[in-house]
Amino acid sequence: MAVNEVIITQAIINRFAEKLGTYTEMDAAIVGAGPSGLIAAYFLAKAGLKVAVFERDLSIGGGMWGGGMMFNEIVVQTEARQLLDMFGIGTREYQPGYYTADAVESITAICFNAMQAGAKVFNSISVEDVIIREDRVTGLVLNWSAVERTGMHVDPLSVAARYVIDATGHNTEVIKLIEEKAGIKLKTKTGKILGEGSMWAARAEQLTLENTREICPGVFVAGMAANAAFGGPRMGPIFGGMLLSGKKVAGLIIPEEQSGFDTSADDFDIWFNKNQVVFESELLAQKVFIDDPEHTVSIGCGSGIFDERLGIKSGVEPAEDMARLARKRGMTVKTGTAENIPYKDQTFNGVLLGTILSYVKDRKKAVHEAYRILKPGGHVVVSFLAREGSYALLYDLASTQGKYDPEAAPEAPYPLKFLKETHWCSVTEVTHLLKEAGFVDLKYVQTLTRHPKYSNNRIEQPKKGFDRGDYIVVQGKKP
Ligand code: 48H
Repeated sequence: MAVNEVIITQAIINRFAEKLGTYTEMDAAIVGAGPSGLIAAYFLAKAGLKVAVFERDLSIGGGMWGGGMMFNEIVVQTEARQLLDMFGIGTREYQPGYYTADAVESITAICFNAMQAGAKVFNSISVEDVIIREDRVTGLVLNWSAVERTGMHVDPLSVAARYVIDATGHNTEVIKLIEEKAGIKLKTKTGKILGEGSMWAARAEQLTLENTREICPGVFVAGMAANAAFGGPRMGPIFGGMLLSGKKVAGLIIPEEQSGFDTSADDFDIWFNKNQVVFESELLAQKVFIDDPEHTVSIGCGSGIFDERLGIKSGVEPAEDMARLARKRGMTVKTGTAENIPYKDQTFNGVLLGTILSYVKDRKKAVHEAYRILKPGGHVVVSFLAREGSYALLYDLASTQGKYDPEAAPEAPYPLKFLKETHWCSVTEVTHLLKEAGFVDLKYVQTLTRHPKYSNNRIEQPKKGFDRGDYIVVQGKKP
């Protein structure tokens, strides 16, 4: 076929005009196609939101291409590896907990998946201003990066967005504009950008997640921009925090009713994705007592979201939807209930009853069953929301009233549908159940000691005891 230059030109102009025209109004506009912005785009698009990414450079990927000092390999830690797995990106364990991946493979796969999920990427376009109405950012002002770089006097164009994510990395470009031009007080300690601190990888990785949040009405910060905005340190070429931050920011924006996943099993995971910090705090508390994960079974393992991180490979679960997700996570899951565990006597060194005593019909039987399948000297680990704690009280109140009190509830509260027929156990009740079944040497740790509204702000280290935490983990020994 003899191709015609003019048709090629018309095709490009018309298709691009159509594409950009469609994105003059959208649900979420992401500024910056680095790792955090592209991951956010993936999750938002997957949930059915109309999302576009505006990127100043000709290429996507931000700082990821360059790995560390242009050695194009990246490192992610255990917590984030699953995200690379999800996109089929190859990882190799370097030392326990440290995984490497090819930087080019990683960023191209993430971008490809984001676009396949429905996100659009507009490269070579810079965000040079924002639109503000009644103290809320309602849109972005765009220009060609070539115009910006050559300093030509060309007026910009504007697009509207219900949410804006500043994923511009170290320079926090969007919120800088807001701070300089609109004088809107940012939700930082001083109301201004605090600036990035010097290198401290461990702290920075944790803070990136905590700092990923709404910084002023309609605008969220993600990735390196989150740390730079809230005064966190830099972390060097470890990218787990960037990826998890992108996932978290999407979770903060996706409204429940627009979630693209419609099964309860997925909803359950989505809640933990939105409350990633709560999840990490609960996980740390469970970890205190899970000392032999390979020989531990998780009863009522659900989607396996906790077990995967605890290293537990065996599960029992009655709901097929949940079991399917857990199997995807590499677990061997038997169908069964806590009251009738499909395992022989004295099979395991550990049994985890992770928050299920609040849901089972016969708690006494469930604890006796855990005792039965444990070997002598083995441990049961029970985690639960304490009846006397503020989470349980908040949930009960919301169930009775049919809605949450927005002033008291966390940003993304537990869906009410999961609160039906729950029985929150008190510490006294769990203690009694365990002792009555024959368990001895009971030990307790607690976490989530802040008001529920603030518990997703900072990961908590577990503390001994049970007098403050909303989430309690108890270990008991079978003599
Ligand atoms: C359009 C813009 C504008 C604008 C900037 O820097 P990034 O890769 O962003 P993150 O936060 O996803 O990842 C950070 C990571 O790459 C990194 O730098 C790390 C881990 N550093 C650690 C350390 O110690 O140094 O990407 C941001 C993107 C870039 O592609 C910019 O071109 C783009 O945003 N951008 N796009 N309009 N005004 N400003």
